[in-house]
Amino acid sequence: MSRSETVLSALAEGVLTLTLNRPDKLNSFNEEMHLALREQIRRAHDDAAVRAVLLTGAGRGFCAGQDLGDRDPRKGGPAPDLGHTLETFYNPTLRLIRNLEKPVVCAVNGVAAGAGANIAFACDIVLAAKSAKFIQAFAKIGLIPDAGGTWSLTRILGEPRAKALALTAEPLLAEKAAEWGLIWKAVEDDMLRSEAETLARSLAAGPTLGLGLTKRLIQEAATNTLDRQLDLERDAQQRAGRSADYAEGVTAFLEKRKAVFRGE
Ligand code: T3D
Repeated sequence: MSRSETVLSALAEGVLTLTLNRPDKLNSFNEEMHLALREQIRRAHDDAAVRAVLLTGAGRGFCAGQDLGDRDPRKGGPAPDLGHTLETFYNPTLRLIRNLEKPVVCAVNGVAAGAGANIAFACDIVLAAKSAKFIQAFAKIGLIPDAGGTWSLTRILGEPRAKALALTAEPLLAEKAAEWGLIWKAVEDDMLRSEAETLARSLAAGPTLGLGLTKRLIQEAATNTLDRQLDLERDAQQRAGRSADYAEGVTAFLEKRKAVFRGE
């Protein structure tokens, strides 16, 4: 499989749909898939035609984290430097998703394990099929939750639930994940794709600058004081208020019609 085949991409109606595509390995990450995903998220940064991203998986799984076939100790040689692989492969992707000032919708179509679960949690709005589950599989192989897992689980769930999930590697079903606020919602399996596409299309038709600034401010809120956040809101609103989309939104309201945002 060539690099580009490991992540399928399609751009339509402003939505860049990215499909992790190593279904026989439950879309676990090898180096090719890392590089392909990173390339596509960079494209989302650079291409003004992309106004939202939809991330999903091919086949019955979303993503099973690291391809453990590439870490087989039976092949001999020195232990791998996993700090290096995180820094080289996982961390840049996590940062790109979080720093992308466009909405990223994640449609978790099946099991999300290890870094696969935590990449989903880094996305902005996560929908999951009711049959999907999230597994902090790391404890089963002697690792710690990476790809931002210790950060996102703790922030979203608090220590008690974060620790229990991480220390036991117990699967968390999609409906429970939604109940706990870890994802936006769990939907019927056969509705996942259409719901996620409808959501992504509506975000792509939204005021892209305002949505991007909103994403950034919410992400920064957790580490800011209220005073600092009020300053950031002032500055961001100043920018948003100068956008063509703001003028269009207010005009459309006054003319009692639907706004047509151009992402400008
Ligand atoms: O290494 C670094 O760079 C550090 C970074 C680490 C990040 C990480 O993500 S570490 C965590 C790695 N992931 C795991 O430990 C999860 C391993 N997989 C599983 O525990 C199970 O497969 C699942 C719970 C996810 C699903 O179970 P199930 O019963 O639905 O499916 P299965 O039969 O186990 O898997 C189906 C196939 O996918 C199977 O291949 P086969 O036997 O049909 O040829 C299985 O080997 C393959 N597969 C699943 N996960 C992985 C995988 N192959 C390679 N790597 C995987 N992670």
